[in-house]
Amino acid sequence: MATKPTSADKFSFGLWTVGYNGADPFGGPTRAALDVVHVVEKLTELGAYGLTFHDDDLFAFGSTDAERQAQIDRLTQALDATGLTVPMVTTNLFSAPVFKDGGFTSNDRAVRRFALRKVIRNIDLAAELGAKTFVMWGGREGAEYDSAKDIRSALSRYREAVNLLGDYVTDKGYDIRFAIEPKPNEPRGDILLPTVGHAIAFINTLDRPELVGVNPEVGHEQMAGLNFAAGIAQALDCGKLFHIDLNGQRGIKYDQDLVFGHGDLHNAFALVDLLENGGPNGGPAYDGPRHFDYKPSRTEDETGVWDSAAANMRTYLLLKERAAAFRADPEVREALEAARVTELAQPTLGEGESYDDLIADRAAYEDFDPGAYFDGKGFGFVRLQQLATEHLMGAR
Ligand code: ASC
Ligand code: MN
Ligand code: MN
Ligand code: MN
Repeated sequence: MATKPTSADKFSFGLWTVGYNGADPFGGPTRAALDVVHVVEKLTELGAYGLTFHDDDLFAFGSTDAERQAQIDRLTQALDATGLTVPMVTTNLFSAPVFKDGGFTSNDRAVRRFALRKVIRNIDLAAELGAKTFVMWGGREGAEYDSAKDIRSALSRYREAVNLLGDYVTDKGYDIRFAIEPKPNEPRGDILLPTVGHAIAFINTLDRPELVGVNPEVGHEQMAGLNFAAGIAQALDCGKLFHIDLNGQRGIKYDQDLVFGHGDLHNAFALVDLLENGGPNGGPAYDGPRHFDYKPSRTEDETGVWDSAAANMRTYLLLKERAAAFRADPEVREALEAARVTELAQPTLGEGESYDDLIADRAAYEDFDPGAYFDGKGFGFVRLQQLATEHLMGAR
């Protein structure tokens, strides 16, 4: 299988990812800023199909209308020249001082109204560029102090904002869906909608839930100690995986935004298998962009930036190849059967069976021997995981 990315692979990158200049809370930039036209050209050359951005990545916060338009025109020309697309756009409601207590959920009502206007303006731009997904990462929507934020009011204001934006795209006839991106903390001490599960529960309270899904990020779930592939499986189960942010994270610590696979490689393998093949028992896979939201480490020069961008795509394609080999291996198939992984796809009740039938079934209870499970047959999950490990290592 080819490990040279093509546009059919649907790899996309945030302008803020390769454009990251190395600044962190303890030190300033270690690299020069990259111009958007250069980024479009380089990503095209590397085999990506899409570029995404926050409004403020393309034109600085506070730009005049003319400055904003000049940057949009430069981007559009570069897209026309290269064929790169803009599948997703998002809004920066976290960097400017005005958003220090959040955007949609700031305690300050004037800030909330300003945030909505900033987003509406950016939705118009997203529609103009043909983006189909509009991501909302509420990085500043949260608090450090329990006394400082009425969480129930904040959730009401979040809901009010997303409902209004849903009305807006519907009335405008835009072909755009929203994707909420959960994160447990950083930059706030605690962020609202901290995990995929919280976000999906919130989405079900909206006026137009069908317009809103999630944009889970590998590292964000792993910062909370959660299993990312399992969270993605649940998002797929309820039809809410509208977009995905791929990267790497090593355990519960600050948001590392490492290259995809440069963290929990086993879970990355399971994730790619799930996205590409729908998991061991099949089911709808994911056909949206494979979007990388990573940061080239501040130790790297510009060569390192492009090497790391290429590494994200190459690792994804290698894992895709490894997952296919795993699925095709007869020993793996036999181990999946032995571990009853396939049996889980079988409904627990028979066709048309009622609870009365179940209660009447003596084999299910009276004649069933739970004691036989002590020292009885094991599931063989460890053998299966070792087979996965060996495929992952290219040893099979
Ligand atoms: C996003 C997004 C994030 C943040 C972060 C900004 O739009 O998906 O995770 O912004 O990358 O630095
Ligand atoms: Mn991150
Ligand atoms: Mn992200
Ligand atoms: Mn991020």
